[in-house]
Amino acid sequence: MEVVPLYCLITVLVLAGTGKGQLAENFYAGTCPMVETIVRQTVVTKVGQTFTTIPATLRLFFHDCFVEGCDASVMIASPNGDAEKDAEDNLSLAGDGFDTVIKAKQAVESVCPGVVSCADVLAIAARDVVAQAGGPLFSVELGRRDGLISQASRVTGKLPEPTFNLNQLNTMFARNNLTELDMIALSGAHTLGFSHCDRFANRLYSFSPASTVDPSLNPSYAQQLMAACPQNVAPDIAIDMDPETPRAFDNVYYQNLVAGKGLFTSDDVLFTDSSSQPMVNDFANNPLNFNAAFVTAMRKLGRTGVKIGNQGEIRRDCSAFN
Ligand code: HEM
Ligand SMILES: *[C@@H]1O[C@H](CO)[C@@H](O)[C@H](O)[C@H]1NC(C)=O
Ligand SMILES: CC(=O)N[C@H]1CO[C@H](CO)[C@@H](O)[C@@H]1O
Repeated sequence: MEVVPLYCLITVLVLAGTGKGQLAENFYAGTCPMVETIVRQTVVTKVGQTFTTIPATLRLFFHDCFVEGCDASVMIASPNGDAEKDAEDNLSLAGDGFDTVIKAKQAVESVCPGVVSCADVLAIAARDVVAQAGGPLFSVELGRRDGLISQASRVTGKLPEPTFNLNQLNTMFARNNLTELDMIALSGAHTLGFSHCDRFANRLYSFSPASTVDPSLNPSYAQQLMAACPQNVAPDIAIDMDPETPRAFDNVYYQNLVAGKGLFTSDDVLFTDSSSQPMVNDFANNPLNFNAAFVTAMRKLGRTGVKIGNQGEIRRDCSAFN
């Protein structure tokens, strides 16, 4: 008969969801072992209905983590329109990301009520949408608790702007314990999804000092952008951020940067700044290096400002505090 050493049992018990300690991949092993299967099913169904689920969920995770930490604070709905999701910077968070998390959490609640946080559901869903788009597979750490604060006013200054230069990007990511390499790898998320015209119109029509086209834009790409986004275009018009393979999670984003087809200044600068250019070239040429760096950075992003143990709560409904 086999004897399991006591310290192994203790380790398992501590990691498996006594609500203590730190994040762990098997956090729900004892309390909700099906959680990842359930979330994936919801994600796959939702992606089948609308592709936007993929970029919307990935971006939602990023915005959640950078404001208050990865604690589902972005999910809270406020009758007064003053919750985190109502902030100016969140204006363009697509509804399909919220919907995915709400639905996945409902499915999880029906099997293991009151156990799994919305923050963890969002982290799992963000991992799953990357896989659904052909990106790398990876395991997520779990055990986050849901936050108790969600305020539009607290978003100010916490999310990067598309006009940022390398220093501004590095400073903001460093505040979240992410390195320049992490920042460059995470920016690869812009291989998916859409941007509204107003987020880069300055590069087409009013680039300072001469009020002209940003000279670092590839001229034919600039023409393409101007055709899709004429001046005073309707505010709801959005275009693919990766003009080559908009539905694939791949390293073409970096090849675009090399070709002068980075949509935002914050994308473009990763190649034009000589300090980050070598990493962009590496990711453009070596998809496996990009995948590995992206996985490392996503796992680190998922640790940002997390609440654990008895902090926060396990929300029943992701859009409302208990
Ligand atoms: C590096 C600094 C970053 C800046 C300045 C930035 C800025 C933006 C902007 C302005 C948009 C367009 C929003 C719109 O008009 O609808 C956007 C979209 C998006 N961003 Fe970022 N972002 C950054 C980093 C990230 C990171 C780290 C991720 C995730 C890991 C991410 C994921 C996305 C996705 C997936 C979309 C498409 C959303 C959709 O189609 O619904 N971004 N980003
Ligand atoms: C960054 O790391 C330090 C040291 O581990 C930690 O105390 C701090 O909370 C982290 N910051 C964020 C935003 O996660
Ligand atoms: C998805 C979402 O809730 N977006 C909101 C972001 O903030 C603006 C106000 O600044 C709201 O109008 C949006 O509904």
